[in-house]
Amino acid sequence: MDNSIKHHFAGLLAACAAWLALGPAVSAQDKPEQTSPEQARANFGRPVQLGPDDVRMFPEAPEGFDKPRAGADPARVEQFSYDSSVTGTRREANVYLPPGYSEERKYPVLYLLHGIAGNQYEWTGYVHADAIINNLIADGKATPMIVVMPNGRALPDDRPPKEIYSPENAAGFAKFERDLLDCLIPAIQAKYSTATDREHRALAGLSMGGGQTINFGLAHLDTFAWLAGFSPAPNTRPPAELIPDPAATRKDLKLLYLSCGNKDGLISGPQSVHAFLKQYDIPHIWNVDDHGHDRETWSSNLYYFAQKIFR
Ligand code: FER
Repeated sequence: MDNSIKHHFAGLLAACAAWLALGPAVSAQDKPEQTSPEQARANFGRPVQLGPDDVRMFPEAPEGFDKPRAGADPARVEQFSYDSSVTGTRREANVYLPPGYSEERKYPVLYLLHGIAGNQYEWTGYVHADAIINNLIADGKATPMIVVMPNGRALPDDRPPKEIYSPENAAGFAKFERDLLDCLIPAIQAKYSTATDREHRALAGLSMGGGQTINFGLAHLDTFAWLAGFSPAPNTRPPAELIPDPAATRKDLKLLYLSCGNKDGLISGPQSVHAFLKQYDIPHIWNVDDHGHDRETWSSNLYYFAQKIFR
């Protein structure tokens, strides 16, 4: 057997083992009662087994990429609220507007989803997404875009609960699918000057938000052409369910960007998504960097993803 075939088999075996190791947590969204808070916490401690495909695709982002720059237009982020028929409440989101935002132009929109303990402030407050995008646009490395950072926990009380790994909290993240599609997107498009076709709409998220992105995005490629799951959590549905027709997915996707740190105990989930995409020849990026389940991997992967979309 030549080496590339051996590698291929080793990769598939690793993916199968990872898939089995993932256990019941994979279907946490459908059957939230099966994942106890103890199991969810234990999932972070699963051993990391790296295969030949689990390598870094990009260098570290350059110094200062996530810091506001002296003398430059500061990032403009405003609060936005909308009525939700899913929660029966008025809900909040944060909206980044590019420098010189004007009603004369139609902007593409990136929807950016937070993790299990976060809210609509996680991407700005913790990861500094506003500075990252603002610097990229100032440097001409990203297309001027609107970035919407909602609260992805579609519950009447959407504050991070004391027990973040509860089945109720996970269920709130699953319910956000209809809130996003039926309530948030139409409200954003009514208020801001946006291009409204699929090729001008992207969805990305970290951890729980990465799982939401893969679940909702692949099911609604008529709405989103660009997707990124950064360190997607075990709420990610099995890829065979998400991609029943690989040819259709292959045709519609402009980009599926998957990333994870090689020190993240949740890596077996995205490894199995990558293995499936590779097996069915669905083009994607699989970037495994040297970080953990932390802001370093999320900021640098947003930096690379934002440069590739709406082009
Ligand atoms: C789990 C482990 C982690 C899980 C979710 C997470 C639903 C989410 C982590 C995060 O968003 O940071 O088993 O199950």
